[in-house]
Amino acid sequence: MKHLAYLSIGGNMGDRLAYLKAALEALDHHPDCRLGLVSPIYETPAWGKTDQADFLNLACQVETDLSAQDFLALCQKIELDLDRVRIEKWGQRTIDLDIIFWDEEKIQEENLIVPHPYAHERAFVLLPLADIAADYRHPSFGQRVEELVSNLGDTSDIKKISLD
Ligand code: A4P
Ligand code: MG
Repeated sequence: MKHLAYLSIGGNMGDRLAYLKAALEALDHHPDCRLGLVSPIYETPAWGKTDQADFLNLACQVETDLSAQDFLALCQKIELDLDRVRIEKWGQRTIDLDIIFWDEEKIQEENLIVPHPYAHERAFVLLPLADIAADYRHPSFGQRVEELVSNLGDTSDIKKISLD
C-alpha cells in the first residue's frame, strides 16, 4: 500500500470500548486499508473541555492506497456510522478519528492539517503513539515521539488499562 497513516482514536460516550473496536474493524475491513500496529488502550481525562467524562484513547497505524483527503472522508464516515453527533467543539463524542501523521508529510488544507496541530502537546495522543511509533520523527518539530513524550509534564493521570 502507498501510504502510512497514524491515527489517534478516542471516545467518551456510550460503550467506549465497543466503539473503539468497531472503528478499528471498519478501518481493517476497508478494501484500500490495512490495519497495522494498535497501541494499548488508555483512560484519559478530557482535554480542552474538562467538564465531561473520561475518554478511552488508542493510537494505530493504517496502511492505505487512499489519498489523504479520501482517507479523511473515510474516517468521517466511520464516525457517522458509529453514532457520532457533532455537538460542540472538543465536546463529548462516541468516537473521534484524528489523522496525526501521514507518511512524512505536512498537509495544510482547509479541512485537513497534518501533523495534527495539537498532537505534540496532548498526552492522550502521544502516550499511545509512543507504544507503536516511538522513533517516528514529528515532521514539523523534528523530535521523535518518545522525545515529545518526555517534554510533557506530569502524565500520571493517563492510565493504560488492562482488558484481562
Ligand atoms: N481536521 C483538520 N485536520 C484534521 C486531522 N488531521 N484529522 C478537520 C482529522 N480531522 C482533521 O473535527 C473538526 C474538523 O477537523 C473536521 O471537519 C476535519 O475536517 P471534528 O472531529 O469534527 O471536531 P472536534 O473533534 O470537536 O474538533 P477538533 O478540533 O478536531 O478536536 P480534536 O482535536 O479532535 O479534539 N480529550 C481526551 N482525553 N481524549 C480525546 O480523544 N478529543 C478531543 C477532540 C478533545 N479532548 C479530548 C479528546
Ligand atoms: Mg477530531
